[in-house]
Amino acid sequence: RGKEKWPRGDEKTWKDAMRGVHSELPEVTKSIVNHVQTSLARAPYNLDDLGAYQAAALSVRDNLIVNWNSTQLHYTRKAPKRAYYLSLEFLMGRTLSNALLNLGLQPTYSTSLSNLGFALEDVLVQERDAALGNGGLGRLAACYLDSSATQELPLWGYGLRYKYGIFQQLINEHDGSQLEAPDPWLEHQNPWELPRLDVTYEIRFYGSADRWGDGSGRAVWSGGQEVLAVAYDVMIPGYGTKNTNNLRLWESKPKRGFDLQSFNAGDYERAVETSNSAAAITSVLYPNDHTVFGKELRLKQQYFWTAASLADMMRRFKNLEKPISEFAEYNAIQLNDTHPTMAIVELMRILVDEEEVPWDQAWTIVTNTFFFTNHTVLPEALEKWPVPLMTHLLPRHMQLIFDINMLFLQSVEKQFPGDRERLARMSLIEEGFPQSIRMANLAVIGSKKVNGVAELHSDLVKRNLFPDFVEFYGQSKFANVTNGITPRRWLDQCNPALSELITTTLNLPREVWLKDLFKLEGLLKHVDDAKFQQRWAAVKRQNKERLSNFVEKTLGITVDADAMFDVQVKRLHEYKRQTLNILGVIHRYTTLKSMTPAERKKVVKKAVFFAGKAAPGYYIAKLTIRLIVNVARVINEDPDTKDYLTLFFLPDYSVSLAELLIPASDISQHISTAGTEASGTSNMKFCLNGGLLVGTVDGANIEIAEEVGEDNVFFFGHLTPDVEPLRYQHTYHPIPVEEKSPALAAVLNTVSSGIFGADGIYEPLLNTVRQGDFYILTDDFDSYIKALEMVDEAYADRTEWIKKSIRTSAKMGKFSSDRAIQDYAQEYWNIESTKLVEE
Ligand code: GL2
Repeated sequence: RGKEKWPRGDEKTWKDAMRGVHSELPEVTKSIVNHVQTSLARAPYNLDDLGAYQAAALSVRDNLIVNWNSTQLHYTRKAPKRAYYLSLEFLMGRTLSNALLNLGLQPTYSTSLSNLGFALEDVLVQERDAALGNGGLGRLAACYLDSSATQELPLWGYGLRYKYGIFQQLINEHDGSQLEAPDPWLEHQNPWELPRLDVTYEIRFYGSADRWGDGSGRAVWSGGQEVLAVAYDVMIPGYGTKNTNNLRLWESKPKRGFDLQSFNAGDYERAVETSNSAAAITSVLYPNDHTVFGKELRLKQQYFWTAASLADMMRRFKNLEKPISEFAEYNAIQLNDTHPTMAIVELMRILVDEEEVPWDQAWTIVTNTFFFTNHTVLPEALEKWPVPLMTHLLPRHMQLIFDINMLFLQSVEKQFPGDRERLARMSLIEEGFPQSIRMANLAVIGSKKVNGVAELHSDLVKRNLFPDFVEFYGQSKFANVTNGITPRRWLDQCNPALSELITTTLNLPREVWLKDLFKLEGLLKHVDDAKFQQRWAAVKRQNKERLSNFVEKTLGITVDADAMFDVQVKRLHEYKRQTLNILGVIHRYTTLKSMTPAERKKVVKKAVFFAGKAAPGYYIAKLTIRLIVNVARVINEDPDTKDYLTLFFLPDYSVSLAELLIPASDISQHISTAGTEASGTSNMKFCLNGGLLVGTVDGANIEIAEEVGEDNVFFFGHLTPDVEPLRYQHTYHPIPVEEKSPALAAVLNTVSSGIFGADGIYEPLLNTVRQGDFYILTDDFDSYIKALEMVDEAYADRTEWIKKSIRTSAKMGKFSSDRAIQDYAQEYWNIESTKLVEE
């Protein structure tokens, strides 16, 4: 920057602001400069984009705090029923741009920053993502927070303040494999949280539990280790409202700094040991998606967080001075998957042991308070904790679980006398060495309602996961809430050009359609308007160029924005079948290779993008990344084909990268084995941004097709009921790949031949397809390739394609998270909108 003038921007503005000659200056400018000087203690002469970001963030935060305070005061005064969303993951992404949008302050800050010499867009990208989640489940929680504030619902989120979020993904330059680096997201201070050092609770682990032995079921739990939970509040502004909700994240701290006795005795290590073990609880997010590892620290996280959250709710409830019997009339608690299931047991403990509520009444309160969402039918994600571990870590809770189980099984026995197998299936305890606790069963029996996250999935939850419980409780306890996404972040923020075009076309203020996404249907009457089509296509083109520039900057490779952009971004998992996609890419490559130059010229140009992280211990998923990266290296260098096909693996997928990728996609892939993807939410985001979808008949793909019409999506592959019989066939009557799909066999042989890396490194991955083929790639490959051919054909007719794109966006109303959160509010929690009114 050597020769640039300092300060940047308008010197007089800076000087006036700093000297306090304020009269003419906009409030926002004054506030930014004030934060530069005081909060950051920096001079304008060396202020960089990061400093400008920090000052702008602190200034915006001042606005949020005012609204947050008024909202919380309002909720306290009005004392409505509240809902709490318990989630171990909140994948928030960046906050500044979202806060500016929701506060309606974007133009003001843009102007002020510009006068001070900074471009808003450069400032925004300085912010690190808050990435306290793995994937869809965590991002869903973030969308729900946005919608609950927007809908003015009295809802708080509760989670953990991990010191390290999801790991950063790097790609090894030599072999193309994934490397993991820590994500120290709190390195620079985090302006979006308010430490509440006065809001703390003591959380106990270990020790012993002694029953009173008076038949009351009560006990005293004492001894062990006590850890302090400290609250950090994250402000969640609503869109177009002053309501600002709260996300409370807990940090663990040693109860006393360290053990003075050991310290004085000279045993320094021992002295800090307990303090280290306390801090460890919230040190890192577990990077596994859909798998459980049964580690003690994870159970500690789960209990620490649920116990602190319940203690906090209880304190708030007690301030209302209502009888404890009315707890469920004032509190609804949503369990985001089984991770917070210990909250059910903890509330029982509080009610029975501390509040001296009789057992049956306590259980009634509990089962009217909790609601449980299941997010996956994959068996490897079903949490089970070993009984010996639970007994050691939480002895009192183990007793309670046994008692709950005994009474529950008695009631099952009453309804189905003598059906021992049923009892064994429904029991909270799975027999084995050791015995284990089935957290999903506990979540079901402790909750008032259970839901899945898309129609098909909710059906599978009833039929495959909990059929006994459906028989026992009846259908009405089990229902569906199809997931949703916030159109604020996933359209307005990530695709401002499209948002602008929609606003002018609908001739409605964007505040209106962004809060009532069904209004997008108004676009339908413009589908045949050639001018509109052109503008629609121009927006897509602009977003593709934006992505191309990014790729060029990060990977050093040029992307042709004329090519069709085909995107698959999600966690790497066998069931999501990135393998199918990359094998399809290789098929396209070898087909191109076999063509004459003249034939190639007729092929639709395509750029394929992948992004996503693999769990660090998931060997096959990591091998898939390695294959993608190395195929890309070969394809992108091949002079015969590189004008027609390019391939990119974009490292370190994140919310912010999604905001760049999604608006740029022409087609996106959602190709899970039928019946395995509970819902998917990125499918909704792509379609909202006018991308078309190629996918299996799975999860929310089905409902998207219902909305937009089947002729606007590209479906392929076997249906859910086919999958089990196919797997059976693979196991007992296997048919060689060569017979089933010669095309696929050829692709597998191409990989084996070593052109993407020799030494048979990919054989273990290829063998998952050749042998067993649990995710039925061999059965779906041919229809997949056909579907991609249909995509090519459709894309060749540009006008038709643009119409499909418009029709798709126009029909995404159902997938707003505002609809989903209203469904929860009305059908589950029974809470009402509580609008902040200024007094
Ligand atoms: C998931 C499902 O796999 C995904 O299909 C769904 O959209 C989200 C949100 O409901 O939940 N379940 C899960 O464990 N993760 C998901 O993304 N991580």
